[in-house]
Amino acid sequence: MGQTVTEKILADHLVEGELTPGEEIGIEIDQVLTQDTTGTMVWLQFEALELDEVQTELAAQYCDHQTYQFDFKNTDDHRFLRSAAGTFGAHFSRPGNGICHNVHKENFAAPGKTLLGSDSHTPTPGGLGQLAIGAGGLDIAVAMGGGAYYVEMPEVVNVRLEGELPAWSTAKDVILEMLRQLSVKGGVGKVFEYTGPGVETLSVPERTTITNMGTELGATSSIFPTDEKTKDFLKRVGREDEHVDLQPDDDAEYADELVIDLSDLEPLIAKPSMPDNVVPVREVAGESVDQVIIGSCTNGGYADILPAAKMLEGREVDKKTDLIVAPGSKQASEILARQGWTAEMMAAGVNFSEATCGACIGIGHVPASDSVSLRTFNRNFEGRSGIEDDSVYLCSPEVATAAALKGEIVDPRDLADELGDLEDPGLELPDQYDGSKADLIAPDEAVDDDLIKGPNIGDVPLKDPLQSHLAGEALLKMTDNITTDHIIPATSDILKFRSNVPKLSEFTLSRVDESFAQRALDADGGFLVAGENYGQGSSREHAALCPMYLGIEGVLAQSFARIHKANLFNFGLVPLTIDEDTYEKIEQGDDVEIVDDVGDGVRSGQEEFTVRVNDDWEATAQLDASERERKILAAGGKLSWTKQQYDEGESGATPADD
Ligand code: MIC
Ligand code: SF4
Repeated sequence: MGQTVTEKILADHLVEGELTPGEEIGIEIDQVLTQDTTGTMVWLQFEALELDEVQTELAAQYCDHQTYQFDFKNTDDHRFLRSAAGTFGAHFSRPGNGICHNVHKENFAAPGKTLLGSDSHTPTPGGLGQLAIGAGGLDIAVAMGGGAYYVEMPEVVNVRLEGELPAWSTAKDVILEMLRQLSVKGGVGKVFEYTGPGVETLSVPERTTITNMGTELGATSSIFPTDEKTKDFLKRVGREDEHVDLQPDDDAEYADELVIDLSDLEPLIAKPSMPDNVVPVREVAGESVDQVIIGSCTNGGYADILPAAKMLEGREVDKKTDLIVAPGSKQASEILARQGWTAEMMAAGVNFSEATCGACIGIGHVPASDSVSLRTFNRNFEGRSGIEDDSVYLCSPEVATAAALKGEIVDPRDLADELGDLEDPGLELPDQYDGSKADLIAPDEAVDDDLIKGPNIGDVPLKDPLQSHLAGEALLKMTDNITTDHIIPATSDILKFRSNVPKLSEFTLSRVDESFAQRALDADGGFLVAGENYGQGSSREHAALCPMYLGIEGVLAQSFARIHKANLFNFGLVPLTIDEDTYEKIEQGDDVEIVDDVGDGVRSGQEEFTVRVNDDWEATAQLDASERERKILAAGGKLSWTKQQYDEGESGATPADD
């Protein structure tokens, strides 16, 4: 039987298991990436595992999320990360050099290779044929130590692209259309593989906009085949020799197929406050706009900003609307500046920012109260912009720029009719991505050879092995689609404590219930209850680590997001799936007890556990876990389990050897 592109890359990297959907597989990782807000834990864990050198072909540490360094704690984190990269052998990208996904795409992403990253948008270079997956930090630390990465073999879905995008429709509209059709949980357990005649009409930056935001579908990854467009992009970034031909076999079999005719797409927009709340722009036209931001790992590249610059040339931003441009990489910024476009944008009224994630997680450019913000980003979860009750819309750079010019939401086709001389700017790439490399420090140029820890950098907490008897209060009952931004927000006031778990824990679930952390500590243990898709969004392992620190033993949810579920195992919290009736019946404050011996059950492969509530009624909960996940859970988490492996004398053993 023929293979899909995904299967080809996985088969090439397989160290354990079979490529059967739903079965756990272990794969070898070629490249890893980590960023500043997840990276400190990654390196502390790497240190705790007593590993001394990066074993993957390449590791890159980026400083991109909190580059403004509002607090010395952020600057200390960045210094620690530089010292860790130097000590253990990773590339280091300085604060301000750009967002990890953009800088990685321009400098390291390579077709046919595997990439694991401690950021949920790691699948971005799927647009040039790399199989890239987001994971929790501990999985990155282990992979960097040479261990395999374990993941459930996804179903590979064929997204067949027909036709060609019409004027003013963009790659962002392709992925918004997918979100409209499939919802934020439509991709769980899947890889979206793009095929069909429409593929060759899209450049690599357009493809990476689509693969980047495949994360919002909950997908394990998204990938395009390689072709002349891939070769062309690699040539422009000076890495033509890294091209590999990757096409699905003619008789490749896909689990499912979705057809998108690019010619039918019109400008779309995701309304507040979920990326799948998608409608045609015309449906919300006329809404007054206070702020517009062009940037992020989805639409912050040269190819995204240039169309905006062309639309702005010789025009002015509406007086009541602020337009901020935050490039995804300093390289894009440098090229635009050398070509004179930055000056054009400034003259039109643009506030030009450094290359950073920043506003995407509420760090800078927080919208005014009761205001509307249009962003070219990928997430608009409520409150993520830094203010509760925000009103954030997601759209393409063209739709964003049109709104900045008019001061209200407008379909760019209608604005073009109105203005008469506004043309679709189309897409153009620089001949060469030839920005300076001054901010990228290679391992052989390292400035430090020892770890530098400031006072805010704590230890990684460990959990005791799983107990036999689990009982406690249902401390919080939550709805569907709870995001990791609800569990541990990423705004600057909280983000600065990412390296200090005791302090960070104080903010756990504060966006759902301010009293939660204290109540959890007082109760000395207990459970969380949630609806569908619990833990969607970011890869931040702090969303499991902090509840663990507060004594939470398990989560009862109708379903879990992939990365978060893996993080719960990694930190020894039991993820149990309950049905809708149980979810409806259970109340916050109820006494919950797992009747079975949990320790024994987890070890022996038991799948069903009886949950007794208030000594009054019982329900069944499922534990869907691989043998490896069960061992991790029983040991009290992946760090303890991996250490145990080493202590048991398996010298040189990596988790892949188990
Ligand atoms: C995000 O977009 O939510 C983040 C901030 O990039 C996170 C990583 C983090 O929480 O540090 C992600 O996507 O994984
Ligand atoms: Fe940064 Fe936003 Fe992309 Fe996350 S989604 S990596 S915060 S730009």
